[in-house]
Amino acid sequence: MAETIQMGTPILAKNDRLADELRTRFAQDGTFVVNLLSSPGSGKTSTILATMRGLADRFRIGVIEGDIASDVDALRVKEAGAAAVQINTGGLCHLESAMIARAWDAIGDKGLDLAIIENVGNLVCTVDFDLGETLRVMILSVPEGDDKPLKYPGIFQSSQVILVNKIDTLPAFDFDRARFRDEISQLNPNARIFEVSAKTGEGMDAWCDYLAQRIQEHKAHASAARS
Ligand SMILES: Nc1nc2c(ncn2[C@@H]2O[C@H](COP(=O)(O)OP(=O)(O)OP(=O)(O)O)[C@@H](O)[C@H]2O)c(=O)[nH]1
Ligand SMILES: [Mg+2]
Ligand SMILES: [Zn+2]
Repeated sequence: MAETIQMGTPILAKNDRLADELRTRFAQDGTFVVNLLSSPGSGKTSTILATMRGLADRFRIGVIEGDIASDVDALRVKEAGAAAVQINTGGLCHLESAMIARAWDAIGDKGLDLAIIENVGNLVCTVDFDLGETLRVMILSVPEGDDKPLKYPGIFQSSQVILVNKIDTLPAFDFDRARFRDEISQLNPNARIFEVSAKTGEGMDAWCDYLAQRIQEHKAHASAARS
């Protein structure tokens, strides 16, 4: 057998160590952190804005935006009233915990109840990088097709919540909801699925209520651990 150098393992081990440190920091700051994954254009920023509309009266919300270049998404959420930091990865196709550590230093407002990390649009390598998040959420949008769990199983397996976005476009696409649910029930039977439209607001109440409940439970758990 030829000598083989496994590059991935030490990089991921270092990322995981830093992610654990981040988890401790987030817990100390009392912040529930969502790592939001999807392909480009499936509606991450639109969903963040809709989630802010649903939860801003109950929680203080911050957003960390990850993109290869530009700050357009951070500007969109900042205009909508959230504390926001933009990470430019300079070509890298995923976020790593070292980047989140720097963004968390920069975000300033440490009284956040909820921080949402918008990962780089990518269904593949984002999956391998733990960012210290409390909850991993992915978006699949209807135009991408119901077969994506078969082609990109890793992201569907590693996410606790799956948002099926652009549900308003169902009439234009042959997206088979039953087939999609069947694929997920085999890959990740514990995943919660919410059908939503960030455009029309359909389904957003159910998603926001679920997230609000998770944030409250997290707070109760954290204060019980402190006392
Ligand atoms: N019809 C419809 N369009 C949507 C919905 N959500 C987002 N869009 C549109 O989809 C496009 C991409 O939305 P974004 O929110 O920018 O997607 P994104 O995942 O943040 O994109 P990147 O950050 O570039 O990966 C925009 O034109 C949105 O208006 C939806 O629920 N229904
Ligand atoms: Mg975006
Ligand atoms: Zn990558």
